[in-house]
Amino acid sequence: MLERLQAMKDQALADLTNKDDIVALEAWRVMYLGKKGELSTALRSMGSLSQEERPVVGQVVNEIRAVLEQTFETKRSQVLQKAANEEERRNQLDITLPGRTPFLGAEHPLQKVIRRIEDIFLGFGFTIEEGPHVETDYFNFEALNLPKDHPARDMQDTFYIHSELLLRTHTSPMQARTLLARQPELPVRIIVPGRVYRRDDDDATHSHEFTQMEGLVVDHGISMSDLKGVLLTFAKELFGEHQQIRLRPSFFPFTEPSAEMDVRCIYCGGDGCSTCKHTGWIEILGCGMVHPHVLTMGGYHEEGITGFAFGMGMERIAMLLYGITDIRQFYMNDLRLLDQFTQIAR
Ligand code: 2NL
Repeated sequence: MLERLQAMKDQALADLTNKDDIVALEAWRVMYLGKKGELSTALRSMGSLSQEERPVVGQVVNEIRAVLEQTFETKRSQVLQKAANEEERRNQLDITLPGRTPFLGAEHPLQKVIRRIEDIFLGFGFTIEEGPHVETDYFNFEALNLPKDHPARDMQDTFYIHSELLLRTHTSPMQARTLLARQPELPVRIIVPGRVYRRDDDDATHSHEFTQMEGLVVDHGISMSDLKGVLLTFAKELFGEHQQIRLRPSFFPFTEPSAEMDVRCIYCGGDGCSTCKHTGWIEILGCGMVHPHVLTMGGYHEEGITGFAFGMGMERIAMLLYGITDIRQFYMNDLRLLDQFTQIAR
């Protein structure tokens, strides 16, 4: 009996040495010191012992219990202390660690170009006007000298909400609105940037939503040479001081005469390349002298009041400046494109 108790004690102590978490320790305690554990079982079996043996075995059992309990408590406080230390180490702030680099956003290439062009015209004394994307038929077409039977009013080309309401197909309606709001005040010098909508099938160079910037100047005695001077200065500020321009005759219902403006190819300098289709020139905007009928509808009736206007596509200019070859890239939010416009590298 005494030998069995000794063996059990040795076994228990050996078992305890590799218990290193609180759950394993508790299982050990139940197994050896619990009510149904080994020691309790040994005590209960003492009934079968003789009178002489009982106190001896009883004393040994109590000694073993004391040793096991004490060893258990020591082990338990070691394990608890170790867990507490680890917890503390996890919560410690290591001020020597390098900081986490913050995620840096980038200005969208389209927005970058809009801002650059806005800054140029703000420098010329223009102000920025913005207006509704849902427009009336009157301001989108009628007030711009596009009569009811004009092909641009075709259902095929315009997103109509109903017969009198539509998504603006250009930013010109806001210019017409500004004329009416300001008349008879002069001069008028405004640019209107914004999203416009056309029923187009999307491809590399067409999008049903794109971004336009139009400009309008109205004053006494404004002439074609004012148009040319402002647009040449604009081209030099955007593309470089040696930039040349040329104007080619064109047609718009809201201007007369009308022209298209080309810049010397910014890739080949005019020598001819695939971008300029070997012409040495790249078209960047449409322009002209404001049609007298548009001025009259805008509330400017006086003889001698004239104006010029222009309009350009922001995506087209951004594609030229940044070498983007597909207009759909502007709307896909692909970080591989957008990351290239971050000011500071990640
Ligand atoms: C283009 C051509 C143009 C205008 C827009 C305009 C506005 C008023 C009166 C007269 Cl209120 N004209 N805007 C004039 C000429 C051309 O845009 O190719 N845009 C992308």
